[in-house]
Amino acid sequence: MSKERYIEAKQKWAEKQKARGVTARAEPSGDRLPPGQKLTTGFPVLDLGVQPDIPPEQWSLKLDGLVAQPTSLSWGQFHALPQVDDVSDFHCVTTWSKYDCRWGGVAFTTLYELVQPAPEAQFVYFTSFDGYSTNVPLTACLDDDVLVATSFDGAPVSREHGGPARVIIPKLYAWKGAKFVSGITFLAEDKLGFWEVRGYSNTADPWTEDRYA
Ligand SMILES: Nc1nc2c(c(=O)[nH]1)N[C@H]1C(S)=C(S)[C@@H](COP(=O)(O)O)O[C@H]1N2
Ligand SMILES: [Mo]
Repeated sequence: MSKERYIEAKQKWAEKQKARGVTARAEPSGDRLPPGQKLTTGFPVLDLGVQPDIPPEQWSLKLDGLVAQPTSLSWGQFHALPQVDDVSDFHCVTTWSKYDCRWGGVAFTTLYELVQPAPEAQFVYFTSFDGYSTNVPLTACLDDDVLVATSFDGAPVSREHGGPARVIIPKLYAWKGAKFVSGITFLAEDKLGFWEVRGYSNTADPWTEDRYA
């Protein structure tokens, strides 16, 4: 299927789900599996039909917007920052969840401190090498489990899962985590990302099944 047709199909699916009333509907659920989710032990791949091939030596991460110190980090500079490991659960809006994903990389808070955003910067806009984008309120990014990850289960993040570096925001549906991440922009006003303009929820809370806007 072509990239355009694939995106169109996914967008139609979001519209249909919305018409069926599958929007925010808080329900009691277990402690760990959010409502409407099924546990998987595999690791499905979701992308736009493109998996860009970025050799680490050509990779860079641009940090800009309302910040005192805009910068672009090379692979070496990124790895010179403090590295952390975090184990978290992964919830995809298409109803699969995966437990105990061990991600390694740089905490979002480390990048935040590095560039020193202005107080007006309350929103974050992520861009990717495949043309993807997504947006998240700054407060959600400052949780200590939010990472720009370069390793999964002790090995480099594979190309299909968004290597060389991808964003992980465990408390939100996984589309809020940009694979193949290329840029992080700090903004005063919210700006909708790729799926957010196509009917996906802006807030994306798995615990209230906040799937479609
Ligand atoms: N750059 C980019 N990031 C992306 C996507 C994408 O298509 N491109 N898909 C999102 C969606 S919808 C999900 S569920 C997760 C899937 O990550 P996975 O392929 O490692 O399971 O990545 C998110 N990040
Ligand atoms: Mo997804």
